[in-house]
Amino acid sequence: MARNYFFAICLGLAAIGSMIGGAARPAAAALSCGGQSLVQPFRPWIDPANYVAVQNGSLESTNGWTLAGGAKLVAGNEPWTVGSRADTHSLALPSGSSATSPALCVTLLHPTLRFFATNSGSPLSLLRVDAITTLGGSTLTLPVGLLVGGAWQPTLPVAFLTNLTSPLTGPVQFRFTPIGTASGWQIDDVYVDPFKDR
Ligand SMILES: [Ca+2]
Repeated sequence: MARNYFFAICLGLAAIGSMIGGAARPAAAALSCGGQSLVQPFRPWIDPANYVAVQNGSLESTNGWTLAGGAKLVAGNEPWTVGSRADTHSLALPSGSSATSPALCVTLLHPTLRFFATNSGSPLSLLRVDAITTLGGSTLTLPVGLLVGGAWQPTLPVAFLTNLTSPLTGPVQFRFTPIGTASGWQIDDVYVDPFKDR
Protein backbone atom coordinates (compact mmCIF):
# COMPACT_ATOMS: atom_id res chain seq x y z
CA MET A 1 0.00 0.00 0.00
CA ALA A 2 1.38 3.31 -0.99
CA ARG A 3 2.13 5.59 1.87
CA ASN A 4 1.96 9.29 1.55
CA TYR A 5 3.64 12.00 3.50
CA PHE A 6 1.65 14.74 5.01
CA PHE A 7 2.89 18.03 6.26
CA ALA A 8 0.90 19.98 8.79
CA ILE A 9 2.03 23.53 8.40
CA CYS A 10 1.97 24.83 11.92
CA LEU A 11 0.42 28.10 12.94
CA GLY A 12 -0.31 30.96 10.62
CA LEU A 13 3.33 31.66 9.87
CA ALA A 14 2.57 34.06 7.09
CA ALA A 15 0.34 36.00 9.45
CA ILE A 16 3.05 35.98 12.11
CA GLY A 17 5.57 37.30 9.62
CA SER A 18 3.20 40.03 8.65
CA MET A 19 2.67 41.04 12.27
CA ILE A 20 6.34 40.96 13.24
CA GLY A 21 8.03 42.05 10.08
CA GLY A 22 5.62 44.61 8.77
CA ALA A 23 7.85 45.30 5.78
CA ALA A 24 6.49 45.65 2.29
CA ARG A 25 7.44 42.82 0.00
CA PRO A 26 10.53 43.83 -2.00
CA ALA A 27 10.87 43.47 -5.74
CA ALA A 28 12.12 40.07 -6.80
CA ALA A 29 14.97 41.65 -8.73
CA ALA A 30 16.39 43.03 -5.48
CA LEU A 31 16.69 39.61 -3.96
CA SER A 32 19.86 37.61 -4.28
CA CYS A 33 21.97 35.40 -2.09
CA GLY A 34 24.72 35.06 -4.68
CA GLY A 35 27.08 32.23 -5.47
CA GLN A 36 24.48 29.49 -5.23
CA SER A 37 24.27 26.66 -7.74
CA LEU A 38 20.75 25.87 -8.90
CA VAL A 39 19.58 22.33 -9.58
CA GLN A 40 16.26 20.65 -10.30
CA PRO A 41 16.35 17.47 -8.22
CA PHE A 42 12.58 17.09 -8.04
CA ARG A 43 11.83 17.27 -11.76
CA PRO A 44 10.89 13.53 -11.79
CA TRP A 45 8.11 14.47 -9.35
CA ILE A 46 6.75 17.16 -11.66
CA ASP A 47 8.47 19.91 -9.71
CA PRO A 48 10.63 21.94 -12.13
CA ALA A 49 11.62 24.54 -9.50
CA ASN A 50 15.24 25.50 -9.02
CA TYR A 51 16.68 24.41 -5.70
CA VAL A 52 19.91 25.02 -3.79
CA ALA A 53 21.48 22.15 -1.89
CA VAL A 54 21.93 22.71 1.83
CA GLN A 55 25.63 22.37 2.73
CA ASN A 56 26.28 18.64 2.93
CA GLY A 57 22.57 18.15 2.35
CA SER A 58 23.51 14.96 0.49
CA LEU A 59 24.42 13.63 3.93
CA GLU A 60 27.50 11.86 2.71
CA SER A 61 29.23 13.98 5.35
CA THR A 62 27.85 15.83 8.35
CA ASN A 63 30.44 18.60 8.36
CA GLY A 64 28.59 21.78 9.30
CA TRP A 65 25.64 19.88 10.77
CA THR A 66 24.95 19.76 14.51
CA LEU A 67 23.99 16.26 15.62
CA ALA A 68 22.62 15.25 19.02
CA GLY A 69 21.19 12.21 20.77
CA GLY A 70 22.63 9.56 18.47
CA ALA A 71 21.87 11.07 15.06
CA LYS A 72 24.46 9.64 12.66
CA LEU A 73 25.24 8.77 9.08
CA VAL A 74 24.25 5.28 8.01
CA ALA A 75 24.69 3.24 4.85
CA GLY A 76 21.91 3.61 2.33
CA ASN A 77 21.04 6.58 0.14
CA GLU A 78 17.56 7.64 -0.90
CA PRO A 79 16.88 5.31 -3.85
CA TRP A 80 16.73 7.92 -6.61
CA THR A 81 20.23 9.33 -5.87
CA VAL A 82 19.17 12.76 -7.14
CA GLY A 83 22.35 14.42 -5.85
CA SER A 84 24.88 11.95 -7.25
CA ARG A 85 24.71 8.34 -8.25
CA ALA A 86 27.87 7.88 -6.20
CA ASP A 87 26.02 8.78 -2.97
CA THR A 88 25.73 5.95 -0.46
CA HIS A 89 24.63 7.40 2.89
CA SER A 90 21.77 9.12 4.68
CA LEU A 91 21.20 10.47 8.18
CA ALA A 92 19.53 8.26 10.79
CA LEU A 93 17.47 9.98 13.47
CA PRO A 94 16.67 7.63 16.35
CA SER A 95 14.23 8.64 19.07
CA GLY A 96 15.74 11.32 21.27
CA SER A 97 18.03 12.65 18.56
CA SER A 98 18.04 15.79 16.46
CA ALA A 99 20.03 17.19 13.57
CA THR A 100 20.44 20.85 12.66
CA SER A 101 21.62 21.86 9.21
CA PRO A 102 24.22 24.48 8.41
CA ALA A 103 22.82 27.96 7.73
CA LEU A 104 21.78 28.79 4.20
CA CYS A 105 21.08 32.20 2.73
CA VAL A 106 17.53 32.46 1.44
CA THR A 107 15.22 35.23 0.34
CA LEU A 108 11.88 36.08 1.84
CA LEU A 109 9.89 35.31 -1.30
CA HIS A 110 8.07 32.14 -0.28
CA PRO A 111 11.13 29.97 0.23
CA THR A 112 10.46 26.27 0.53
CA LEU A 113 12.33 23.26 1.90
CA ARG A 114 12.18 19.84 0.26
CA PHE A 115 14.06 16.65 1.06
CA PHE A 116 13.79 12.87 1.12
CA ALA A 117 12.71 10.89 4.15
CA THR A 118 11.76 7.44 5.31
CA ASN A 119 10.61 5.92 8.57
CA SER A 120 11.14 2.18 9.00
CA GLY A 121 10.30 2.36 12.71
CA SER A 122 7.04 2.88 14.49
CA PRO A 123 4.37 4.42 12.26
CA LEU A 124 3.43 6.52 15.27
CA SER A 125 6.80 8.29 15.18
CA LEU A 126 6.61 11.65 13.44
CA LEU A 127 9.37 13.93 12.19
CA ARG A 128 9.22 17.54 13.24
CA VAL A 129 10.93 20.19 11.12
CA ASP A 130 11.82 23.61 12.51
CA ALA A 131 13.27 26.63 10.76
CA ILE A 132 15.77 28.55 12.88
CA THR A 133 16.50 32.17 12.15
CA THR A 134 17.04 35.41 14.05
CA LEU A 135 14.75 38.20 15.12
CA GLY A 136 16.23 41.34 16.58
CA GLY A 137 19.44 39.52 17.40
CA SER A 138 17.65 36.64 19.13
CA THR A 139 17.30 33.10 17.85
CA LEU A 140 13.81 32.34 16.60
CA THR A 141 12.66 28.75 16.06
CA LEU A 142 9.59 28.27 13.90
CA PRO A 143 7.86 24.91 13.56
CA VAL A 144 7.22 24.44 9.86
CA GLY A 145 6.26 20.82 9.36
CA LEU A 146 5.31 17.51 10.91
CA LEU A 147 6.00 14.47 8.78
CA VAL A 148 4.27 11.08 8.76
CA GLY A 149 6.49 8.50 7.16
CA GLY A 150 6.83 5.18 5.41
CA ALA A 151 9.10 4.13 2.55
CA TRP A 152 11.58 6.59 1.01
CA GLN A 153 9.77 9.46 -0.67
CA PRO A 154 10.41 13.10 -1.49
CA THR A 155 8.54 15.27 0.97
CA LEU A 156 6.09 17.86 -0.15
CA PRO A 157 7.57 21.36 -0.45
CA VAL A 158 7.50 23.00 2.98
CA ALA A 159 7.12 26.76 3.27
CA PHE A 160 9.10 28.59 5.91
CA LEU A 161 9.95 32.11 6.94
CA THR A 162 13.41 33.58 7.02
CA ASN A 163 15.13 36.33 8.93
CA LEU A 164 12.19 38.53 9.78
CA THR A 165 14.38 41.53 10.49
CA SER A 166 15.55 41.66 6.90
CA PRO A 167 13.20 42.37 4.03
CA LEU A 168 15.73 41.00 1.55
CA THR A 169 17.74 37.98 2.53
CA GLY A 170 18.73 36.05 5.62
CA PRO A 171 20.31 32.86 6.92
CA VAL A 172 18.16 29.96 8.01
CA GLN A 173 18.91 26.55 9.50
CA PHE A 174 16.65 23.53 9.67
CA ARG A 175 16.30 21.19 12.63
CA PHE A 176 14.95 17.67 12.20
CA THR A 177 13.60 15.99 15.33
CA PRO A 178 11.81 12.62 15.51
CA ILE A 179 8.81 12.65 17.84
CA GLY A 180 7.74 9.53 19.75
CA THR A 181 9.38 6.19 20.47
CA ALA A 182 10.93 3.64 18.11
CA SER A 183 11.84 6.17 15.45
CA GLY A 184 13.31 4.70 12.29
CA TRP A 185 13.59 8.04 10.52
CA GLN A 186 16.27 8.75 7.97
CA ILE A 187 16.64 11.88 5.84
CA ASP A 188 18.69 12.60 2.73
CA ASP A 189 19.26 15.14 -0.05
CA VAL A 190 18.03 18.34 1.60
CA TYR A 191 17.27 21.25 -0.74
CA VAL A 192 15.85 24.76 -0.48
CA ASP A 193 14.11 26.76 -3.16
CA PRO A 194 15.30 30.21 -2.14
CA PHE A 195 13.04 32.20 -4.45
CA LYS A 196 9.88 30.27 -5.12
CA ASP A 197 8.11 33.15 -6.78
CA ARG A 198 10.69 33.71 -9.48
CA1 LIG B 1 23.07 10.76 0.66
